Order: sequence, then structure tokens, then C-alpha cells
Amino acid sequence: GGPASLSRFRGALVAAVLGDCVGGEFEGAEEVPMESVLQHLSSLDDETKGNGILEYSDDTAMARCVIQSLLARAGFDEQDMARRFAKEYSTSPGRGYGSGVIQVLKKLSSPQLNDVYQPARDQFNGRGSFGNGGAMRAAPFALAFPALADVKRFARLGAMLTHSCSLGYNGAVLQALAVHLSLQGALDLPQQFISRLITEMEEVEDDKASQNDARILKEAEKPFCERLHRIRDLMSRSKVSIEEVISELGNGIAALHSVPTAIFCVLHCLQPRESLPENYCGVERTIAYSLALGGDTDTIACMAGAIAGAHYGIETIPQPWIKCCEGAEDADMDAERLHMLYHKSSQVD
Ligand code: R7I
Ligand code: MG
Ligand code: MG
Repeated sequence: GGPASLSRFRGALVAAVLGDCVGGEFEGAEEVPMESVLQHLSSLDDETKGNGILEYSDDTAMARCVIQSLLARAGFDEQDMARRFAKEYSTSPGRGYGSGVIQVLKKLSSPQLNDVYQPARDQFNGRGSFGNGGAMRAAPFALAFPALADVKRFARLGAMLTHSCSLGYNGAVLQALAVHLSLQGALDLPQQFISRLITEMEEVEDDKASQNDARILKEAEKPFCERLHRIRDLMSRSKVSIEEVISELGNGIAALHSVPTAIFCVLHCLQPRESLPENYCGVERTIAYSLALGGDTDTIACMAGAIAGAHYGIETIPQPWIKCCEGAEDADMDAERLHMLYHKSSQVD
């Protein structure tokens, strides 16, 4: 489809859910042989399974809250979104939430709470979380707002409801930017795609809070920009091993060690790869490759899935995968509603 087509919206939301659901199998595993990944994925084609047997985790649970809030309020409303996070957690606490964020979600359900951003600020001795929980649910912001400035602003605020450390919320901004660009067809020119992300993140990381956090956590001056440069270096190499990707970019629960990794997975899988089945389409390659990295597989595959799905569109995604994953059909319907919201707001502008 063309830029911002319905097919791209559907692809983005559905592939994110698939990444989360199929990635759950390997979350936290140190080494994941590609053979095990392919075995897991081929079991999804077994027709006797299906009907949502693979449950989604916190990644999708929170993304669904973001989507429902953006739709219900026709824009960003922090009170409404915070309430939905809290309610979702209290209804289904067993979705595999990060151990820190649970405190925030409990505080967000208090009726006495004045400032919905305060619980997040209290995390980790007042520095806030740098986990990838803000980034894992950032894709819908790119599907709700056509203007780049809005995507950046609201992805950041949406993440800050639980992640007040800049290394957490800037990861969410990067993820939303990647989905935004992919929706426009920017992955047709991968070098320019990464250059544009660097240009945008140069500005995003150019503020006092980001500089402060980077210094305290002993990271590069602009940590996400530095990682994007590493991606560019990896892209220029003819062969890159899984071990190199993990050591250069990481596969962990911190946004800094997972958002750039997810972006790399998408870029690396734009063309067929020897280690992956020839009949795989782009979304299948991207998800399979993300799982083979091990570590935070559900989240990396979820984020990579959103970016890849926005590029390839819904048509290439295998139907049996959708049938197997809880929430994938809901995501498909939500995509249509977000598509309408997006195009409505671009007319008003
Ligand atoms: O970021 P968050 O929502 O977790 C998301 C992850 C995804 O992989 C999901 O699939 C789910 O499995 O969890 O939750 P947080 O609790 O805010 O952060 C996750 C973890 O990162 C924390 O439990 C800590 O181990 C670590 N972490 C920190 N550790 C030390 N200091 C995050 N911030 C800090 C910190 O400032
Ligand atoms: Mg999860
Ligand atoms: Mg995870």
C-alpha cells in the first residue's frame, strides 16, 4: 500500500501482537538456536492449534490500553490512559509485568492521586525506570498522530506515565519514530531511514534531563544516537553474527538495549537471509530473527513486528499465525479505527 495505507496500519498492530505472543516462549532465554525458533513457528501452522492459544503479555495489554485511550479521547489524555493501565493491571496482573512497574500501576489506581506522572518519578530512588515498558507500547502513537512533532511529544508523555528516566521514555520516542517513518514507506531506503532517525534523536537527546541521566548512568552523551550509529556500522558489514548483534546492541530489558536492537532486526531482515526459510516473508523473517537473539524476545519481537508490519502491510502476514495469537484479530480491528483517527486529524491540520 501507499504511505499511511490501511494495510500498513493493520500490519503494524497485528505484527506487534504476533511478536509478543510468539516471543513469550523464549523470553529470558540466554541462547536460542534458530532451529528451535523455526520449530516453534512452524507449530503455528498446525491447524489443530489456533484460536488464540498463545497469550499476549504486558506488552500487548498496555498497548491495548494506549489504543483504547487514544480512540476514546480522540487524542492523548494522560488521566484516561493512566486509569486504563491501572484497571488493566488490576484485572489481569499475571501478564508478566516488569517487577518495578507493578508499584506504579498500583499507585495509579489510587483515587487520591493528583499528579499521574508522580508514581513513575518515584521509581528506582527517584531516577525513574529505564526499562523498555514505555517503548513496547509506543507504536499506537505513530498510528494516531500524522504530525511528527505530535508523535514525539505524545509517545514521550505516554511513556512517562510509568517510565520517567530519559533512557526509558526516549526509547519510546525512538520506537514511535521508527513506526512513523516505516508507515510512510521510508524503509524502501534503509540508509536514509537510519539517517533520519539519527537526525531526530540528536534533537530528542539534546536536553538537560537526557544529558543528566546519560552522565549518571555512564552512557554516551547521546546514548540512542550512539546505538543508531552502531546499527549503521553493522548494516555496512557483509556478515553479522547473532553474538555481535547482542554485544553491540544488546537484547535486554532496558530500552537502550532493546529498541535499537528491534530496529536492527527489521533492517537486517529487509532481504532474504541464509539462516531463514526461503518461503518466509519479511514479517516472518523479522520475528524469527528477533527470537533467535534470545533475551527480551517478546518485547524485541513486538517492537520489530510493529516497524516491519508497517512496512510490509497486512497481506503478507500468515493467517494461521493470526489465528494462534490472542488479541491479533482485535488489533486488526483497532488498526482500522486508528487509521480513521489519523486521517481525520490530518484534515483538521
Ligand atoms: O520497563 P518495564 O515495564 O518492563 C518491561 C519488560 C518487558 O520485557 C515486558 O515484556 C516485561 O517482561 O517486562 O518494567 P520496569 O519494572 O520499570 O523495568 C524492568 C526492569 O528493568 C526492572 O524490573 C529492573 O530490573 C530494570 N530497571 C532498573 N534497574 C535498576 N535501576 C529499570 N530501571 C532501572 C533502574 O533505574
Ligand atoms: Mg511482556
Ligand atoms: Mg519482554
